[in-house]
Order: sequence, then C-alpha cells, then structure tokens
Amino acid sequence: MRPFYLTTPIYYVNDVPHLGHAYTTVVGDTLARYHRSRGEAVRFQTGTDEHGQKIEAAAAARGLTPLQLADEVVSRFRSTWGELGIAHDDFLRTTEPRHAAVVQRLWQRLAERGDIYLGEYDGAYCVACEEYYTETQLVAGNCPVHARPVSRLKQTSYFFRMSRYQDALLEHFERHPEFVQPEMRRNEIVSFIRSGLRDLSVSRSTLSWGIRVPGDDTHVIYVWIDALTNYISALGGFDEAPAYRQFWPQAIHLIGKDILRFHAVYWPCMLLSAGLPLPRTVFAHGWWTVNGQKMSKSLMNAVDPGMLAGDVGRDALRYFLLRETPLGHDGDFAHEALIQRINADLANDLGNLLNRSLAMAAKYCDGQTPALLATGPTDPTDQALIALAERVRDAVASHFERLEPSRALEALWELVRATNKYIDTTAPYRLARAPEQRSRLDQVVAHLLEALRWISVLLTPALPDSAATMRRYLGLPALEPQLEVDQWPARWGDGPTPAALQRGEPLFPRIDDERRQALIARWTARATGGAEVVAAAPTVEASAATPAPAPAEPSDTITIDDFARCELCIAEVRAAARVEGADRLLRLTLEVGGVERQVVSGIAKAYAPEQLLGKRVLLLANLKPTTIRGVRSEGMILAAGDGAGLALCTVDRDIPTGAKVR
Ligand code: ME8
Repeated sequence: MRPFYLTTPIYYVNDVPHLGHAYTTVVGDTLARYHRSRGEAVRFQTGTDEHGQKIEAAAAARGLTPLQLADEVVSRFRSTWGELGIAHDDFLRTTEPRHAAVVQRLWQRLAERGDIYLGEYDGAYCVACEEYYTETQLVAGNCPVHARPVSRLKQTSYFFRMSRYQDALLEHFERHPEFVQPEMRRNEIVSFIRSGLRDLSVSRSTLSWGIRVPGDDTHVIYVWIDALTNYISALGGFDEAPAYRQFWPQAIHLIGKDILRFHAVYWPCMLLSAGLPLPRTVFAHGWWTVNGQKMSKSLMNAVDPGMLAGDVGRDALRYFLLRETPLGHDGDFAHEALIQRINADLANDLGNLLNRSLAMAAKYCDGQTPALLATGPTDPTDQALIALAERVRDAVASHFERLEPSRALEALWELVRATNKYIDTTAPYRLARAPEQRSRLDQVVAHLLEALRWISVLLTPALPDSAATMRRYLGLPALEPQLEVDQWPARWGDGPTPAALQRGEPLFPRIDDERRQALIARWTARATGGAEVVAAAPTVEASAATPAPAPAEPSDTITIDDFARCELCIAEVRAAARVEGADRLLRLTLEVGGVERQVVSGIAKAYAPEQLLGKRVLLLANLKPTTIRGVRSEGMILAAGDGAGLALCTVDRDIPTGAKVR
C-alpha cells in the first residue's frame, strides 16, 4: 500500500497562529487521519520557520533574541494545535540541528552539481514575503503581494543556477498533470516558468540569523532555501534515511496560494539539481477573508482559532473550516455563518439523528442494539438505506483521496439526512404500538444504529472527538488509528458486537438566540477591543478567603494617583492546573519579567488549563497575597465578562512580560 506523506507550510514565528494557519493545518490533519483510518503508513508534518530577516526584525522590535521570540511563538503554535485536535507526527523547528545539517548537505550537493556561484545581487526585496522581485514584477514600485515599499539590496551573494532547470521542470509538469493543483494554479505556474527562469540569489551577507553557507561563514543561506528543505530534513535527510526512502516521493505539500511559486518552481528546481525525486503534488488552497475583509490584526483577534474552538467546540470549528469552502477556493469566515452551520448541520441533522436513535433504542429495545437479521424478508426501505450508505462510503473515500474534504462531508451528510428520513418513513413509534410488529421494530432500530456506526467511522477524520463520543454512546470500541488496518466499513452489519448503549450530553448543543447574541457580542468586542473589563478574581469558592470588593458607586471617581497605586503589568501563563475541590479555580504559574509567580484565578469555567499556556495576560501585581483553598495567590489577572462568560484581557501585539500597563 502506498504510504502517505502530507506537509503543511512551516509557519513564520513573527506572528501568533491565526485562522489561515489553522485552516491549512486542520485540512492536513483531516486528510492524514483519513489515510490512517485506511490502514496506510502516514506521516503528517508541520513546524515553524524561524530564520530570516523578518524574524530578526520582529525579535529586535520586542527587545528579544530571535530564538527567544521563536520559543515563545512556538509554544503558542503547539498549544493552538492541541486546542484544535491536530495529531501531527512531527513538529520541526528550523532552528533544530537536525534541520541545519540537512540544509547544509543539500547546499553542498547543489554546489557539487556546479549550480552555486558567487555574484552580485542588485535589486528589490520584500521582507514580508522574504522574496526577491524584478522591477517588472513590482506594482507602482511596491511589493505585488503586500503593496508595501520594498528594500533595495545590493550585495555579493551566492546564486543558484535555477535557469538551467526551466526545460526539465516544464517537462515534469507535462508528464505529471497532478503535480500542481488545482488546475488553474498549475496554468499560472506553467506560464510563469515559460516567461523565463532567472538564477536565484540564495545567500545573504548582511544578515546573521540563519544557517551558515558551508565553507563561507560570512553568508547565511536564503530563508526560503532553508525553509523548503524542512520537508526532507523532517524525514531524517535524503538518500539513505529510512523515513525519506519510505515517504519522500509520495509527498503532498498543502500550502496557501501565496507561496505557490516557492513550492512549484524554486523547490523542484533545487531537487532536480540535487538529483532527488520531486514531491507528488503541491496543492495550493485559497485565501480566507473575515466577514468579507482582509485578515487584519484586529480581525484576527475575532477569529483566534483557539478562542473559537473554546467557544463553539473544536469539532464545530473544524467542520466549518472543512465544509464551508471547497479546498482551492477562497472563503469567507463569517461568525453568523459559523453559528448557522453548527445549528443546521451539526445540531439539527447529526445531533438529532443520534439523539432520536438512542432514545428509541432506550425505549423500545432496553438500551441494547438489536441484532440485524442476516436473512429474512428484505424491506425496500432498508435496502435503499444500505445502498445509499455504500455509495456514500465510497464517495467519502474518493473525495478524501482527491483532496476534497468539503465534498467528502457533503457526501457524508447525504447519509445523515437519509437516515433521518429513514426514521420518518419507517415510523418506529407507530410500529411500537402494534405488538405483531415487534421484530420489524427491532430491525428498524438495528438498521438505524448500524447507519450511525458507519457515520461514526466516516466522520472520524474530520471530527475525531465527536466520532469518538458517538462510538461511546453506541457501545462501540474506539477506532485505533495507529493499527495500520483498514477500519472503513466493509459490509452492513460487520461491526463488533456493541456493549450497552449510553446516553449523555448532546453531541452538538443548538446555539439558541440568547447564546448566539452573546457570542456575536463577544466576538465583535474582540475585533473592536471594547468590552467591559472586570477582574477575573477568584469567585464563590474563594469568597471565604478573599471578600469580594464592594461594587463601586457609579458616581465614584478616582484620581490618576489612585490608579497609579495599581501595579498592572503583562504576564505570561507558563503552567495551569485545576485547584482540587474547586470547580471554578485554576492555579496559574505566571512569568513576569523573568520571575515566576503563582496566582489563583476564578476562570476554570471559561478556560481549560491547556488553553491558557502561552497566553499573555494583564496582572494586578501588587494585590496583597492571600491563600485560597490552601494555595497561595500573589496577584490577580483581569478578564472581561458578559452574558457568554469570561474572556481574558490580553494585549493586541506581543509585548515583553513585565511591561507596565498604564
Ligand atoms: O509563508 N487564508 O509562513 P506564514 C488561508 N514560512 N490561509 C492562510 C491565510 C489566509 N488568510 N493566511 C495564512 C510562510 N495562511 C513560510 C512558509 S514553507 C516551506 C514556508 C496559511 O506563517 C497558508 O497555508 O506566512 C499560507 O501558505 C501559510 O499560512 C503562510 O504562513
């Protein structure tokens, strides 16, 4: 069986993870989970891109070393991937020695082929893209992507003889129509190559933050050469490395359309020069806007993936991202659309189906799954359901194989809706009234539960948590993605014998109007920065130890000197754990200007401990220390509150811990 190797871009560490990064990574995770569920050997790779001028400048602006900045942002990426249920096999940082060694070996290989030479670069450079531009590519003298002024570079640099590979690359496109997808992107790239490839400047002597050019300590390797090599260094290098041999030629690079040229031109030319096989496919997905607008910093707050996952559940967010837009098309993230999808597809269609079926099984079959009769009269309604389920199973598989997760979910929902319809057609409540229909009633319930079992398997790649909950309720064992056996349903009724059925919390609670309004208000406030600010002081359980401050009279005013007595500063959450026996309290370890302190905070209902790691919060540092539930608390962190609950106050750009809040 062909192994499956899927990569995401490695993300720059000058920015915290946002919806765009989350999209690529959720799609990648879903495809990887699908292939694992088919018993294939799978490797799903992600990581961070930590070198280059952009990172060096972002770190300097914050008074940090580039590595300090990277360490901080990497912990944000790791925690966000945890919040979204991402199961990557590896997370590579380009600052790791295992990576640098491979980049240098690849450089040497290109040099041995006679493809590296020293020359003079004199031209434009966009730091935001980390990309060289010719005069004709600039738009009104600005970067064509960022519409911002470019830098002028004039320096001695090493060049890669990319022009030598123009014909070989075009030939590869010719022979491998699946190499760049979707087709529209392929055509764009082919015409770019046909317009003529120039040699590429691949080193910088004016920059020190990068991997050294072998044999010349005065140059560092161009960040894109460094970054692209991650796809191979993560496999342990090239030529003999076992993981490389197993996975490399099957590689699928999933990327945003912004970085297609690097992946579909520069990278393959390097591989051609090195005599290495090219990846199987480079798939460029589209671009997300937020409520119709480009994703600016403030809009990013309103679509912070960790926050959204916390608010609506991570599977609901995954569903929206996967389903809303076909992979390859641009999409718009609208908060109202997210709520609508949750209510219509998840709560109404799937949640209700599960709920109704379990309720009927509890009422009519003592909470057990009736056996499906192998023989006996075949009812056309049952036959139609089985035929549809088989068709849907195959369609879901082929859509996942063809990198069409939105269509896979669309197909799966055909089965969800048809199963709901099956209940309406067979009317079990009516059968229950006629004793002579007893065995038919059992069969109807058995077919329903079997359809749900199939749905639970087909749902696993996209919504792993919900699929696992469904299986628990259905009395079925969890799927084992690591087993390397195909777990896709083969025949109707061929599943394991179920244990007793269980009832529990609804799979997807409907978002009622009150909650909808509260959520929208909270998200809007995140985008505009205007919410009532309250202290996330320990509440209820803590009240015995720390009396709640009396509410201020509206007419009360304070002077600036009063305010100056409050020592407010920025702190970062380094560790978080629940306080035993207190369901509202978390014990937080904060880092403030290099010093750790412990704070007990009443936010456990709004945040799980792992959601807080790496968050920068506002700390009232000179609050008199106290002991709450036996735990010492030295300060208080701030949060805003509304009908939907609490939201931590934080800062809208990364700012060092210990910085004063005024
Ligand atoms: O480019 N919509 O990193 P990066 C959809 N380090 N996807 C988006 C998006 C949006 N609005 N914004 C970002 C880099 N993305 C390099 C990559 S790979 C060898 C080096 C996603 O942090 C999309 O996948 O700027 C895009 O390609 C990626 O984030 C860029 O992330």
